[in-house]
Amino acid sequence: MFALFWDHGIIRKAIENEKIVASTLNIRDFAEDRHQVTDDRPYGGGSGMVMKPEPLAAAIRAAEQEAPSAHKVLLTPQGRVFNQKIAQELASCEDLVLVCGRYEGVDERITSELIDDEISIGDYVLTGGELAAMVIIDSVTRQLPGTLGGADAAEKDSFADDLLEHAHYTRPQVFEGEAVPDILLSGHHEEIENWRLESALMRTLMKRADLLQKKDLSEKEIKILEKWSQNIKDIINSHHKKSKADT
Ligand code: 4F9
Repeated sequence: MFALFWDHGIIRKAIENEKIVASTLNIRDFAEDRHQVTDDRPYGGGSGMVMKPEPLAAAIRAAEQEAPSAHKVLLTPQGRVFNQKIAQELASCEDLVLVCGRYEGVDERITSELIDDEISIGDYVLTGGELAAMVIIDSVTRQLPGTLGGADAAEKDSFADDLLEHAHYTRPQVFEGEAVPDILLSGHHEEIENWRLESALMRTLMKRADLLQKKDLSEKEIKILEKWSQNIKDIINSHHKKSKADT
């Protein structure tokens, strides 16, 4: 699964430019038996299989040989739910070992003795932790300086400040009858920045009010929200006046 992942896009460039060093270990290669078995039936019975501890421990220790101070993360639905803040936290680690389980889960003694951190990418079950690891590698890599096109692209990211991105437009100026907002063609940088902040706030309110709820609002942002609030009150007021006049 990882061969294609390492060989594509920003991740590939980050490896080529030595912004990251990446490798994969196959837990199967650490199984001692002839059939390279990595799973076994659960103690206590029941359906599903459990990752055997010995090959998993050997694989984790082999990874630690290469990165002795690595932060060791197990990808599991039981983990803390991944977000941009955790991506930044992981980006500050010198080395990461990402452990991908299969089957119903890993033997609890692996989690308790060899794992530093458990991370989930969302409340759903996958067939294994590999896709979750790729999600984490992707978002952590793009946090690192010099991995994205624009110099400060990661700082300006959606979520870095609990706001969704403002609306984006490119050519043509009119597409299927819909025009780009005039302000974006005006060349007034300050007004364009104000428009973008208002657009970002509006989209966050409409699509992710939960983000706005917990956000630290700036003076400027509060001003914009107050302006909307006043606009809405004015609309409701004039509606009340009209209905009174009608009766
Ligand atoms: C890992 C699901 C991280 C969500 C690992 C089965 C997983 C997962 N986030 N599902 N193995």
